Amino acid sequence: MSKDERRKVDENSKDEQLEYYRTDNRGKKMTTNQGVRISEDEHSLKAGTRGPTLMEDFHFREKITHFDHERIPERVVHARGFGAHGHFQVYEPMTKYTKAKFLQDPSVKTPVFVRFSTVAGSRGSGDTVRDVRGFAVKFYTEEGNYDLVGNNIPVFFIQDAIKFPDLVHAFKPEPHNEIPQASTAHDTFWDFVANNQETAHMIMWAMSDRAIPRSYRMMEGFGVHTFRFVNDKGKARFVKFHWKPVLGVHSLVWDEAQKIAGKDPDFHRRDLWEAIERGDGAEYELGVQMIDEEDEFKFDFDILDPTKLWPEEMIPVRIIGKMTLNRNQDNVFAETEQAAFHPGNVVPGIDFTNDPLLQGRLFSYTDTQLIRLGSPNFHEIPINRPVCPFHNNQYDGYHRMTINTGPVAYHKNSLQQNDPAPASEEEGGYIHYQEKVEGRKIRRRSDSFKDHFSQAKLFWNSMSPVEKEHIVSAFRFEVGKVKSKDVRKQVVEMFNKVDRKLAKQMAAGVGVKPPEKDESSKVTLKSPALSQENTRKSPLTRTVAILAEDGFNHSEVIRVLTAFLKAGLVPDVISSHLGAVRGDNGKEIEAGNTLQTADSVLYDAVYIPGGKDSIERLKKQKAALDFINEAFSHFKAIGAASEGVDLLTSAAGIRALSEPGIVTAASGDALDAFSKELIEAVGMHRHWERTV
Ligand code: HDE
Repeated sequence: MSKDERRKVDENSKDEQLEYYRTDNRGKKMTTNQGVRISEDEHSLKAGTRGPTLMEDFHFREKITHFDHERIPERVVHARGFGAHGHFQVYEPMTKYTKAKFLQDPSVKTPVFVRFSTVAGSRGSGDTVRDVRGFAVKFYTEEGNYDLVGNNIPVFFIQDAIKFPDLVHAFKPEPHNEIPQASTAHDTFWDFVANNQETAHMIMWAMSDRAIPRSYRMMEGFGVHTFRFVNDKGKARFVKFHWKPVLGVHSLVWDEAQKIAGKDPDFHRRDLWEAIERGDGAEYELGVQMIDEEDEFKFDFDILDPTKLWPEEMIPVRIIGKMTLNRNQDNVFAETEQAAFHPGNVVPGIDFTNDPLLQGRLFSYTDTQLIRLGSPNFHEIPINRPVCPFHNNQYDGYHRMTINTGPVAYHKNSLQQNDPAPASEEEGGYIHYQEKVEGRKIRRRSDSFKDHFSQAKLFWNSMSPVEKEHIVSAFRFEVGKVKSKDVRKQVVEMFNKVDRKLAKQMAAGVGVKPPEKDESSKVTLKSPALSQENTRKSPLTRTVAILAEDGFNHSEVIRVLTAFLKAGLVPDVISSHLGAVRGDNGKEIEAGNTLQTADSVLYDAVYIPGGKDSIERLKKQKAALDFINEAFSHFKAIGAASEGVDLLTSAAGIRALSEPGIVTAASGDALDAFSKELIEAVGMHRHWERTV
């Protein structure tokens, strides 16, 4: 079977392709890039041991020149990102709705590469900043690459792509002093918001817990725009794409997110990397919302407006397949950094709509890759190559890899019988959906895009009391950092059009008078699907810090640890030193971290085992008490057994014992029930009802 005949793609096809480019230096002799073996790599060639370096040292010149050119421009937005490989499988044939091949056969595993990112920060910025997260998926299908380049928030700041440079200039560090990094808490961003009120809905999301996810594995993804599904009969439907994480949607608390940015700026990439290395990976179900073409105008929002979502209770999300991320990349530069996504990379059966934001994106992505990757041949870089063959008359350019043979590089021709030849629809040729379009050339937005506050209010209405509290605090933090009182006032006035109570609470924190008039949106509708309170909960892959010093109750720890592992938790023993920690029976356990290297904010929960000596030792360490106290104030599950209870109350006070998510056991007999209850408490993610 020739390369070209191999149309059937399976899970391993991308891996096989990448294998061709993979290289392992172990056991190899060092050479120059020309393949000449190098005899020495520590001293440049000099005229005498104390003499000048010689120009003829080709090895030195080549090594330094390559190094000088190692960096490429970072992405203008979404610069900080991290990727992983995996596959996608559809649950049932979607033939009725789309002819896309990768959505037909449940037995086909389509390879994928996913890149998660933050938007505002530079490539070296922290993972846990308050920001939208990019969620870009490249499906290597047998009909070509399909990119679903989405975010973890279902709407966007603006309605027309022509405003994107303004938005980005406003949220990036201010140009005169390049401050602040990876943060929207500054004057220009909020000035933009107040003066471009189409941002209202997205800002509600960005101030919510959605903008500080616990893990890439615990956030939703959205295609944001309305796309089209087209079936083999040419019938089209509007469609929106959703990714639903199997572990549910969970977030950090703001104080924790800020601290993690210092303690472990790689928190999210490490979490994903380690989960995959452990074999846990990450799973997301793909959902679609569909609207028939005939129903385009049946809603009180314009379905092409990217600042609007389609409430799930109104248009249900149909779950159609699952994506599993299960292989870490080999090299971050070669894969994550060189990956080039494009919302215009579609396959037959998936088409565009007139969403003006989407239309603008269709131009921007190729353009940006040209400067970033330096050549129109970036599709030949291994991570970007489709797994199916590609042929056309595009030749030459920087770094061309393909060696085209023969003299013909044009269409039409007779010398080569018109090859490569266009494919008919039956042969898989992409036919654009023949939407009828007419209108005057005009620089204006449709009136149906003018309502900026109804869905901002819908979002607010749908939040639980705790989520509302978090939103108010986020506004107070972000707007509180704005120096211009006038801008702060404008922002408060703007959100008075969403909800008066919100505006009043915000005003109280940011030093401006609350607006006199109640201009709240009158929308009373709620969408329970928008609240993280209603998400799936699970103890799987949750990290638990076990605080232990010499003298800990060994048999207790082994019993609890066994239960933890069985339930899929990820325990880590933390002590004052690395290596062996000796239990009360002389048996040892290995500490994975110390109170210096670890921190409460890096774990989901804490378990304090008994053992008189261990507890006495821990009590003397401020770091141990702070650890527990902080976990308590971040609403995390804490378990303490026998003498461990004493340490818990020393850290968090006696009243902690009656707070939710605190699990204690007095004696060894109750350990099984203790473990069970603690695992359940960890699985709840956080115990918001706790008084802290
Ligand atoms: Fe992007 N966006 N974007 N964007 N976007 C880029 O392309 C752009 C928008 C998204 O992991 C850039 O390769 C315009 C919405 C993701 O490599 C650039 C507009 C959504 C990523 C670009 C938008 C996204 C990008 C920068 C307004 C969610 C990272 C580097 C119309 C649906 C992809 C690059 C990756 C990256 C342009 C708005 C998602 C400049 C003009 C809406 C996930 O081309």
